[in-house]
Amino acid sequence: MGEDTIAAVATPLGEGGIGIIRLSGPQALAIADEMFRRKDGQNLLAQPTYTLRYGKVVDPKTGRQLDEAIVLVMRAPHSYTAEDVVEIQCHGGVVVIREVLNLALELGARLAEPGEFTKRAFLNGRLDLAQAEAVLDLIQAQTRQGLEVAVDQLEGSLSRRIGQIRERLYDLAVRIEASIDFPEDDLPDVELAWVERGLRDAVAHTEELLATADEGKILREGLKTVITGKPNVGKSSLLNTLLNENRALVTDIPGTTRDTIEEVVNLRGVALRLIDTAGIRESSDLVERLGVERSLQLLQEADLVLHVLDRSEGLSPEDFQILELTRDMRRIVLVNKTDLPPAWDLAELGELDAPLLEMSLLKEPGRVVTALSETILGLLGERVHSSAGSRALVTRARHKQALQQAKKGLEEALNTLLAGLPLDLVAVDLYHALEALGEITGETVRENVLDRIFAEFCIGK
Ligand SMILES: Nc1nc2c(ncn2[C@@H]2O[C@H](COP(=O)(O)OP(=O)(O)OP(=O)(O)O)[C@@H](O)[C@H]2O)c(=O)[nH]1
Ligand SMILES: [Mg+2]
Repeated sequence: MGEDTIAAVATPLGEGGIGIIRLSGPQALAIADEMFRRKDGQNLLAQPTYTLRYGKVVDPKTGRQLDEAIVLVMRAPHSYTAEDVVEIQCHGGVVVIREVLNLALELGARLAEPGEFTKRAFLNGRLDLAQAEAVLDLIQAQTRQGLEVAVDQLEGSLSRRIGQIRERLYDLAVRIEASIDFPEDDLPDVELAWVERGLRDAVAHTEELLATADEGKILREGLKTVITGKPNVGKSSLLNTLLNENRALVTDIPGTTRDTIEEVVNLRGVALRLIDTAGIRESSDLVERLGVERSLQLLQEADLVLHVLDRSEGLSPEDFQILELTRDMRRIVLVNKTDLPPAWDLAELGELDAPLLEMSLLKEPGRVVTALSETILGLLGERVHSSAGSRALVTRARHKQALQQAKKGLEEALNTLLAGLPLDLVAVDLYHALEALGEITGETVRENVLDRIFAEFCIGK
């Protein structure tokens, strides 16, 4: 349990119907009681859990009323943090909310750090770490599918799978330990075969989870989609067409886009994080050159590349340079400006193992959107946009790395076993795997990792 009582604004700061100040910790009720006068004159300390009361927020030193409010009491351990929690629901104005929060701080609460409420929920055992992370995913979900995955993870879909694998490994570890402690009780062959099978199963289950990582990442973060090509081919026109608004500047001057522009479009449940970049070419202009560097950098991080070519201007070395750079990436080649007389032949591109669309953004934007959407969904495969169901999906790089670690440990354990080496060496590898798996749900996680995870949250969550 946290020693101190934390407070924060739990709603977005701005004008709204209501704004909520949340308190959590041993003094939550006492602090709230000092600043709140119930209409019925009753004491807040006696208020039953899960009840609301109407009254006024009053500064006890001056007697000045700050607002009228409703107070919700949730007593430990049945609250979000598993501590005593009080929510003060005020009118949603920036100044009101700040004043009420300040009053709570003056009366002894400490301003919460980002994610501290959720961190307390984790530390108090109400959520495991994968579930706590799912809270953030849920808040940040961009599409319904992304939301579904987050809800499943919050419900424990991933944690249960990890738990099953760990349990089986613990059984193996216990048996191995026993034979180490009592050497005369050497493991008979049947049991060695049992350990081997256990390890092989665990490897297979770890691999199964790892196989979902690509899809999981796309559903959680969206698909980082970089629009690239040489200058003036129609990259910004493509962004605008897909967004259906004039977001990026479009001119006939090559080198128009300097800085990158990022916008999200929802493609039947997959969030495309579209990034328009500066056209790639050698340039003597410093600003443009920086833009080009940035484009190349982004290209490396892309989950999907949309490479635009201009049908009405001859191909140039930049076009081939980009084709080469994106060779092994998930990519689509768009040959634009087909409304103008063609200046080159498609055969000049050589063999491309990428879908190619010929089109005119100017004359047939609707067709471009349909054809491109179909092609992208085709590239992702059926599984990404069919409902995620309640399968366990690996959505975070952190989880993926831990699983890779676990798999490595398991494979080493297996090799050690098969090489006929002493069982305590097998146990060492096995414990590495268990520890890696425990990092996902938080049993074995280190403090600095925790800090990094919760720093991603907003204050008040
Ligand atoms: N004829 C024709 N012109 C087009 C088409 N698509 C885009 N354009 C024109 O091509 C010019 C360049 O378009 P942009 O979208 O700014 O090209 P860009 O690739 O973003 O260019 P930079 O930002 O300079 O790299 C503009 O004048 C567009 O109107 C098309 O399908 N047909
Ligand atoms: Mg542009």
